[in-house]
Amino acid sequence: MGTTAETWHKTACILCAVNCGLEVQTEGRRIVKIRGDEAHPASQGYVCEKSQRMDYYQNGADRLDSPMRRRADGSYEPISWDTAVREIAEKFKAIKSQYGGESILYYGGGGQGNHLGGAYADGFLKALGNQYRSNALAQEKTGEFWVQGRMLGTGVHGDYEHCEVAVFIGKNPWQSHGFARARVLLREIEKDPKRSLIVIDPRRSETAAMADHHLAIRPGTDAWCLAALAGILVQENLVAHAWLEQHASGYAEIAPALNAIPIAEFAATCGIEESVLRQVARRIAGARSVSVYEDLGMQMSVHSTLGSYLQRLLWLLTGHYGRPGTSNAIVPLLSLSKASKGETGASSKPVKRVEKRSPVANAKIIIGLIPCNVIPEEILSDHPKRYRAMLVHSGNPVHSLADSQRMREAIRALELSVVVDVAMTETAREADYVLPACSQFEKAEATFFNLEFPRNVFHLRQPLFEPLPGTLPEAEIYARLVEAMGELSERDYAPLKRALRLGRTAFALAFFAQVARKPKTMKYAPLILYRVLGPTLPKGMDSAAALWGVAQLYVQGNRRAAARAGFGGLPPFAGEKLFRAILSGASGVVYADSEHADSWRAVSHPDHRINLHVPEMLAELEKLAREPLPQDRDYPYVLSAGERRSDTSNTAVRDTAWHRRGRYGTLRISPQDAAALGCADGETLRLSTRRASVEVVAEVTPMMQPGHISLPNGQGLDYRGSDGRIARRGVAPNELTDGRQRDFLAGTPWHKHVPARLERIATEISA
Ligand SMILES: Nc1nc2c(c(=O)[nH]1)N[C@H]1C(S)=C(S)[C@@H](COP(=O)(O)OP(=O)(O)OC[C@H]3O[C@@H](n4cnc5c(=O)[nH]c(N)nc54)[C@H](O)[C@@H]3O)O[C@H]1N2
Ligand SMILES: Nc1nc2c(c(=O)[nH]1)N[C@H]1C(S)=C(S)[C@@H](COP(=O)(O)OP(=O)(O)OC[C@H]3O[C@@H](n4cnc5c(=O)[nH]c(N)nc54)[C@H](O)[C@@H]3O)O[C@H]1N2
Ligand code: SF4
Ligand SMILES: [Mo]
Repeated sequence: MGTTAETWHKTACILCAVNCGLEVQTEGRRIVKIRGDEAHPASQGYVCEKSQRMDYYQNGADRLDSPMRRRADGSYEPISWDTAVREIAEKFKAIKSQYGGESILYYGGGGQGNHLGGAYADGFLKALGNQYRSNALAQEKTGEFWVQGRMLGTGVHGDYEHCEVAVFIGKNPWQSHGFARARVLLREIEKDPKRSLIVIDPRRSETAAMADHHLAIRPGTDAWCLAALAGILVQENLVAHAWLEQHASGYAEIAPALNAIPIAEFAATCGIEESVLRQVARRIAGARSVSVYEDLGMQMSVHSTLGSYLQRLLWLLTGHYGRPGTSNAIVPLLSLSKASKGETGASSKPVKRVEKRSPVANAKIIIGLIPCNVIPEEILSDHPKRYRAMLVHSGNPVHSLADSQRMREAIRALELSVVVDVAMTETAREADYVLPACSQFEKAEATFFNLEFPRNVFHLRQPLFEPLPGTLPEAEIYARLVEAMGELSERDYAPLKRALRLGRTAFALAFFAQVARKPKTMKYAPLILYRVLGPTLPKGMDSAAALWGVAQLYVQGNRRAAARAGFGGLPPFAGEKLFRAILSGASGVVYADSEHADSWRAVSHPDHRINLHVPEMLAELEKLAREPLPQDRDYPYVLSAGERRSDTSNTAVRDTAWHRRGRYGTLRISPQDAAALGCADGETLRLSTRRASVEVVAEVTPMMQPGHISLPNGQGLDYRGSDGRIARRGVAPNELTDGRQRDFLAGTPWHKHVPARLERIATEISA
């Protein structure tokens, strides 16, 4: 801001959870030059090619610049902020008094790089008495979180920099990353003859192509493959008994089930030779260190929660935890699972949940989230407890969640729907009100996806631009809404403002005294901090105010890791020191410095022992020998709907012009299947599922095995270009998916396992 074109400004890439540090040059409101930031403690200058596309997000033609209200005919009219805030506050209030706060559903909270806004949304949700939430984690990670809670009770992350053996299950880090400097680390493992890369993926992904062992299983058979591997460990006596004796409980209870696994039969089911499985199990057992990453290929397929359990057995039975090169407990600045439960910002008191299950579908609530897949069922019902209203914040459920058609219908059936976004998304097009947020480069922003060990990094980005006229930062939007509801006013701020004039120590004392006196100070802490502290922060940084509270809570809850990182001492001073470091650390701050012993302290079971025995999972394991993989005769292909490619980033970038080379949005298909269909590379095919039928361009590639086809994620968006016309390129994957196809426990979708059919269309061949 206010600098010459040559100045390099620090920021970060927002296209995946890694959020690599960037240095950029700007011209007017454009980002024109981009390079990696060498000073960023985690990414160290690394970037992938997607980082170069930041301006397509910042200057997308369908960015919003005014609050919008839906007319009866489905078109939108711009309205003023005052009108929007007044009407939205009134309508939510009316719904709350008629049906209770439990009738209001919240979806979202942030994308890959913007989590500060969610802390402020939390205040508004508390004012509404909101009880039910969901976000993208509840369509991928909730099964894993549930298993992790039962086994370890802490979040963990692998050490791919130092592990001797890296295992990727349904994960293609070459394209999707998931840890810092992924391509560099993958190459290092590939080159080192003493280290091994094991990939479980039906497809020869870029990562699989580098692997020492690529287990190209039949789609959807991870559970059989992993059960066989765990069975071999026990049956060949490769288990680290002494280690388990010292660190784990429950082995005796699970050993009989693992001993009973019919290895040859399971090997045949997953399509991998038994001898290869034995070799891989021995490699894992014999390694000095192993780190395992599971992702969507398994999490969005059949038996996903069981798979999360079985893969953990592989490294726990062999003693790979709490050492260099293995998984370790990460120390979050703010736990996303706590945040999902409504424990954001400086408020440590969880909101009391009325029930642990969703009101209509009776679905399990994990980390405070209802499964994404049940949202339409919760709305499209005549159940008295159905949801009547929804607030969507930085999420695009119509495009991203299973069964777009039903999601659209559900949103239209609500009495009130409000979307807070930067762009006119597929979801915004169905909402009663759309509120324009300023972009992630127009306010202070940050991610809470902090997954480094031992030195964990938090990066507060400073804005590159003034807000686009007509837009507001989320903190301001939610503060206005809560004030319009009459929940907060100058009376709550004034005493704290007076204390702050004497300095932040006086402020801290006044703040904690007010918390003790007035419980709502805690309830609305992020918004109060924004109103009181925000205006005193450097220009454009007012949205960072809630981090003062986050920093205070963090140093209290994680004294050791904080002190080692230089933030020790009495809490208000240590918290203040960390807050200052965050504000001024343009390339990010190491806020936690952990030791491997901390990974054991973090195991939250009696005596810090890992628990191997999860009865629900043993019951599922038992079914594998009896129940074959579901198959649909009329839809013989397995479609993986949502592959990560070089030109996908969920829906953060909507303008397809960011795609530079090669074809866009193709359906990948094996040469064998193409030959059987008589279809040429580049030919347009009809792809049908039980939900929909679309046209796709075939890309014939040996990456795919026969019977398996794959479409990219985040494409087929309705993008309104600068000429005002809406263009759609590629296929919106969730037009094809079915919300009822989901995990028995976590309700996570089977997007990677959609039964499909392919037909040739006459003889047309597209270029
Ligand atoms: N370029 C890019 N990177 C991204 C994103 C993006 O949109 N674009 N999104 C980010 C997000 S939100 C996430 S969650 C991650 C996801 O990251 P990943 O999970 O790595 O991404 P996917 O390509 O969806 O799925 C990974 C692999 O699963 C395989 N697969 C399909 N079916 C099966 C199966 O039955 N079993 C097994 N074992 N594998 C199977 C696919 O062939 C694919 O190679 O990526 C993040 N990074
Ligand atoms: N079939 C199928 N479906 C999938 C997947 C798949 O593999 N297959 N992958 C799934 C996965 S893993 C994920 S994580 C989800 C992601 O799906 P969503 O949770 O819907 O996430 P995004 O598409 O990234 O949506 C983020 C939204 O935030 C908006 N936004 C960007 N910046 C800001 C900001 O500063 N403020 C506000 N308020 N909004 C902003 C963007 O415009 C966008 O609409 O998609 C899922 N959907
Ligand atoms: S997409 Fe992910 S890995 Fe690539 S530059 Fe951006 S943050 Fe880094
Ligand atoms: Mo995701």
